[in-house]
Amino acid sequence: MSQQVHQFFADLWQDYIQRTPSADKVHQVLGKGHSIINDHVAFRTFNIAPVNLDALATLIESMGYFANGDYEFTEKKLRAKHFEHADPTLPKVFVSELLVESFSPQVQRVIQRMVAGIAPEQVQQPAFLYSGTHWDVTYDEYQMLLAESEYAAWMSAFGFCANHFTVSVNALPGYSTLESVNATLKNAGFTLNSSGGEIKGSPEVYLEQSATMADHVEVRFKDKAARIPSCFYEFAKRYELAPGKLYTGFVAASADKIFESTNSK
Ligand code: OOG
Ligand code: NI
Repeated sequence: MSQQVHQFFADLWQDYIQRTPSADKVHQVLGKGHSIINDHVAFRTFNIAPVNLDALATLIESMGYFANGDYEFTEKKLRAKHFEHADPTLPKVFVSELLVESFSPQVQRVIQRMVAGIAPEQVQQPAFLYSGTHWDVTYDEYQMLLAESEYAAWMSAFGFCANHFTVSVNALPGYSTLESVNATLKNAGFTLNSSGGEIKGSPEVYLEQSATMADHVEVRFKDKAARIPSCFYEFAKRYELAPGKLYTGFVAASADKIFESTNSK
């Protein structure tokens, strides 16, 4: 089982780097030949069967993960859970879902049409989590979603895939602070997400996070192609809850800002 789960993350990574050209550069700049340990990966979805958070949770739990935290994002109309694995070399998993009924009828209609093309039988293997889009949207529909929810628009363009991987700064040789990681990234030309400050969180909440702004890639919509924000890389430093025991949860106020790493500006 563990071998299969490691293979899942290797496949997820190969899919992710296709729309995240800077991911390899992040590894070169920070890893200098060492391998990088990831703290977590994140997925996005809609709260509609058969792809809602509970359905994706079933796939993640089938790989031996267990849920260990619930989060709410009132302003962005999202909720989320995180999952952990007994194997400490496996990344945690963060999954959010958009509360679709909170949006305008026209946004709901487009999202319902997108999801209607997915049969429950297609959502039975973990590989669904990097199966991409199962629908066509026009560029105007993308813009219409974008006006109400950046998250909805991002989902319409990229579908099911890793939204980001996250370097574990605790496990990164040569760095003891997130500030020094951020400085190295900025020197190498990366733009960091500065919403709420470059460092989200603090030792008081046992977690500090930063993220690059998403790469831009060309996406082929139904009627035309456009360059739009795709995926990003995150950096996390965890603090001890008790001697030898790092905090394993997430911090909603910080996550709220990390979501903005796929904004256009
Ligand atoms: C997830 C944002 C939250 C974290 O580590 O707090 C997050 C997303 O952008 O989909 O990843
Ligand atoms: Ni994250």
